[in-house]
Amino acid sequence: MIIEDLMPRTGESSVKDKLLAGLRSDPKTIPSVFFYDHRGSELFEQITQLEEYYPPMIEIPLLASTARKLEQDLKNCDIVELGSGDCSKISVFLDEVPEDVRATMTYYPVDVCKEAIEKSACNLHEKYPEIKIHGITADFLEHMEKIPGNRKRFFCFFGSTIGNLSDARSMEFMENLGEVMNVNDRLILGMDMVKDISVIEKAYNDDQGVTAEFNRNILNVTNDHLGTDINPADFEHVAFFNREYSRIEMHLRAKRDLEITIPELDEHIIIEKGEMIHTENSHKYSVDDIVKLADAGGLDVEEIFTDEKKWFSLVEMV
Ligand code: AVJ
Repeated sequence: MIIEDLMPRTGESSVKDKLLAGLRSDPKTIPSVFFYDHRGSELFEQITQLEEYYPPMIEIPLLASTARKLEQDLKNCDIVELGSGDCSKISVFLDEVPEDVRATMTYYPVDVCKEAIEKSACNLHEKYPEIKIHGITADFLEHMEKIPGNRKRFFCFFGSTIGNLSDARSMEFMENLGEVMNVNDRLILGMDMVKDISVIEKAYNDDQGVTAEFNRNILNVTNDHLGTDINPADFEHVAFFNREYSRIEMHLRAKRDLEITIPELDEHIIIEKGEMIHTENSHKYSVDDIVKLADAGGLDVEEIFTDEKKWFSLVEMV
């Protein structure tokens, strides 16, 4: 097992700069990467168990059935999973692959979080000792070209995480990926599809308020980095479907006028009652959108694996 660190050391100052830039802009934003501190990851895990939050319920069986269909193509290939997290998705996939096929494969989990890579690579090694593992800590949005592989590669990007990128960024992502992909390589992209808007909105406004707590927790993360004392209870969770952009938007709406002091900078940020901080976009796709993304990367849509209701797709591009 190899673990390779390709992350440039950006340090705490660039993290602060990113948060400050968002809070100084109009409208205010906090980038969604900041959701995932320890508590945030725990809350997201809870979200995935919610009855209202349908994506994992559909994607997981779809991963299993798709693996069975691709079995013949998986021999002697490298699997590169972008944003591998805890490797639970690829486990579902690998479970369906016969052991003798797994023995010919190498798995490259790629994630920004070093701890996630180390821990999950070990778990995976225990579960499937026959598969070779080469973990990489990298921000694949910036360092795609550094991902090794001289055999046939399957790039996997599950969970509809691509939907968190802006339109411009997702096109750019596809362009970069298209450039690094060789003729024999393929991409499997998890995409949450457009559906009845009430179903989508419910998934981000659960009855137990877990998503609301997840959303507000980004303010705790902000406090940790900036030394501010924003009170999450001063904000209301807002999540709605924006039809024009075909995306769920999550915001935090101030319940009263607030003044946030940045201790190190002697700077005050004013937030007015009713003002919203934009924390996340989660794009929902149509087949047209899928084709557009493929085009951006110079790729062809080979197959769309989807469920009966067409709520979620694993899209194979070549
Ligand atoms: C992990 C980015 C796919 O957009 O649905 C869940 C994150 N945000 N509930 C999504 C999320 C609110 C999730 N992704």
